[in-house]
Amino acid sequence: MELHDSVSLPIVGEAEVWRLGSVTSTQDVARSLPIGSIVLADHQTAGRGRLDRRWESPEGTALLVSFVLEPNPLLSLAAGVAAAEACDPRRVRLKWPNDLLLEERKVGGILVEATQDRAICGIGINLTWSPDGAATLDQPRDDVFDRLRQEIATWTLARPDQVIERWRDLSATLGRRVRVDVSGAITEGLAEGIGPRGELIVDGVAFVAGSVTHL
Ligand code: BT5
Repeated sequence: MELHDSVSLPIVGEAEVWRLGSVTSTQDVARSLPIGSIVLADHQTAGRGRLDRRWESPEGTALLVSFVLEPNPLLSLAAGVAAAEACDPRRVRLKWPNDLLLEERKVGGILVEATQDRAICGIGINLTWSPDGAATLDQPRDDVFDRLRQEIATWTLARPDQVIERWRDLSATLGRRVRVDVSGAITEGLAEGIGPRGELIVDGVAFVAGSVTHL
């Protein structure tokens, strides 16, 4: 790991923020840090999404951050709400389970990696570059980060029903016909709702994981 300006910034509130240059993944750095830590990087050589997919971003073009948090079964949805609020709640929408969409195109993603005693919540937001078919937010990184850490603090402490209600408001998925792919098993139907544990209900069937395509 290479330290940016050879320092980590000191404690703000209870969180220590590590501002780094190039890392494999902010998730890897965060894993060994205490709860409350936040890791920011300019570049990742092995940024990842779910299911070992790659997360791409040229150096300095994205907000790449991992938060070390208490375990929370609704963290993925709470982080989505926090990220949408931080980016632009009038324009950014949430696609179940973890995509941030701007005008229907992916502008960011969330990866939660949990163990029994902690959860590492990684958030990537495209600022000035995106792959073909995706979107950029075009806002200054520090501004988005400052809002994001506030929103993460708020939404990780919110009651589950509040998280789910706000997620519904910001959803691009509910009310749409969708295709859900769970390890190659495909279901198509109407995305009707979100259950109390954050599961997606499609034609009465609850999905706790899977990849969703809006049809
Ligand atoms: C995600 O996975 O969307 C979660 C991405 C989390 C990235 C952050 S960055 C900070 C922290 N450190 C990490 O190493 N990860 C987290 P998933 O739903 O599996 O989406 C991955 C898919 O999105 C890829 O297979 C590509 O198709 C696409 N993709 C890759 N890079 C992208 C980008 N910059 N913008 C939009 N789509 C992208």
